[in-house]
Amino acid sequence: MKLFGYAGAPNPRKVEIFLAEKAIDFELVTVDLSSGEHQSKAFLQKNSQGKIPVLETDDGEFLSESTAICRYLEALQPKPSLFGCTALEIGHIAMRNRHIELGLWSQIGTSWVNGPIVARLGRFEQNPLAKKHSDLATHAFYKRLDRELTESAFVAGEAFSMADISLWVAIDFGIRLVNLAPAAHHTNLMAWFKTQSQRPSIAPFVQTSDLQPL
Ligand SMILES: N[C@@H](CCC(=O)N[C@@H](CS)C(=O)NCC(=O)O)C(=O)O
Repeated sequence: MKLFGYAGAPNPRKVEIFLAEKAIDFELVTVDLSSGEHQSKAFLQKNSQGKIPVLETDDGEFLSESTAICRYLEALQPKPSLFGCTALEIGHIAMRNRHIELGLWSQIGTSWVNGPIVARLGRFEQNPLAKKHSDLATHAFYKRLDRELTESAFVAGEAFSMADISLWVAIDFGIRLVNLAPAAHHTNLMAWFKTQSQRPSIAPFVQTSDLQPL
């Protein structure tokens, strides 16, 4: 199978980590976001939304949306389970993953599109007030996670799951590109982040040996 992505882009990174956890071989195909390749006619035939990641299955089908792609991969190869096995585990992981998508990814995304890197591209009109609110919402979410991680080593239940992948990639993106690192006093959250950074599926994506908050 082929994964269409772009170096450093966070949503494809979720799928790359998921594939590594499952030990599934794939070919990584670069879609050059900087030149607008994701808006080309050829790419829009793969994903009409013009976004990466896109997975091309061995049957030549195209799937987009990082979580949907991971659901497909889980169905294809159930072990090790990353979306849960029992009814309660499945519900719990889906719930936590959705909390992270709505409560963190959407906020970091708002700060990103209204932040300095995207501003330099000149493609979007910046809204500094939206960024101010999403920065605050991100830190409030970090605070809640820090409290929740006193009781558990993982984001959802007793084992590593899709929710951990989703959270790790969001925080990594926040640190690397959005100036939204968790505060130094969020020690549980940072300890969780450092521990997950050492997983074989994640370690190749750690670009800095110093994981201290910025
Ligand atoms: N909800 C989608 C988001 C996909 C997304 O926004 N991908 C980014 C890269 S991380 C992208 O393609 N950006 C290009 C653009 O929006 O123009 C997912 O989970 O896959």
